[in-house]
Amino acid sequence: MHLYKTVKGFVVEREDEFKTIEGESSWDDLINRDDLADYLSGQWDSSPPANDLASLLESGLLAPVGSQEVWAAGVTYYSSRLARMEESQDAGGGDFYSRVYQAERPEIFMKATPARVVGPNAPFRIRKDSDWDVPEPELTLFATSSGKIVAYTIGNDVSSRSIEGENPLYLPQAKTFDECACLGPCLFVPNQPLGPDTGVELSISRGEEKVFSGSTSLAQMKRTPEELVGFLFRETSFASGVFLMTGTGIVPGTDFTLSSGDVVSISIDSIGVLTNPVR
Ligand code: DO4
Ligand code: MG
Repeated sequence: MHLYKTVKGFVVEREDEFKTIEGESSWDDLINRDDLADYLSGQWDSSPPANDLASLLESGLLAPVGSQEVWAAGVTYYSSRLARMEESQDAGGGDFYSRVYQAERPEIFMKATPARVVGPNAPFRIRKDSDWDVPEPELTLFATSSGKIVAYTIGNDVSSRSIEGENPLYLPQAKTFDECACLGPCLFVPNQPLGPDTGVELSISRGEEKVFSGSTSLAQMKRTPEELVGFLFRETSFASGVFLMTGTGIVPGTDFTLSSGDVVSISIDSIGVLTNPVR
């Protein structure tokens, strides 16, 4: 099932049929359930059809986030390890990335509060004090307050490579600022976890021209979602659950930087497509 947060309420989709979830005033309460898939299935028969969904999907989708923090894992793909080593060579940072790729403890950082997240079709920012900026297309987990992964969405961990590459200690500035994270278009709530053959694609358009495209699959990820969530929940609690971006496996070449007006589309099998322009 796909669960959408819209300007007109909460909408669930199953096999191209859409229904409105009634009697739920809070997104946090709706999604923070260990039995979310069963709960939505149970609601299905008694829920009314969502009629004007076509227009909602055009303009009324919100990021599928309530009060949850958004965290992110890094250097979980070999391609990310290589790219970070390259960008931080002059700063002597390469070794850190190589070590964290091998280490038992993953890199996990706080990416965004809900107010810094943008939803489907909304513009995101790149920093004015950065001259090398990229989208990072990432499978994003939603784990409940008990640490159970019950849903997935698509995330864009927008990053400044010039700031991150200058000094690894600048990571929070490279990663966290206004409108620095995109999430959506929905929560995918499956009965079974996503498999390793799940594909991830990134495409970037500039006007009529496609200026970048790339793809990977979850099979290339070095860590498991459960492992990442296990580390995140060590000594840290999340009253309404938490979103966790799982790292990028697609990194545009060193000659590529985002520009204002570029349109970034990320697609992940079974979840959907998340499209956002650069402000
Ligand atoms: O270590 C820097 C950030 C890594 C990251 O965001 C990623 O690999 O996706
Ligand atoms: Mg990332």
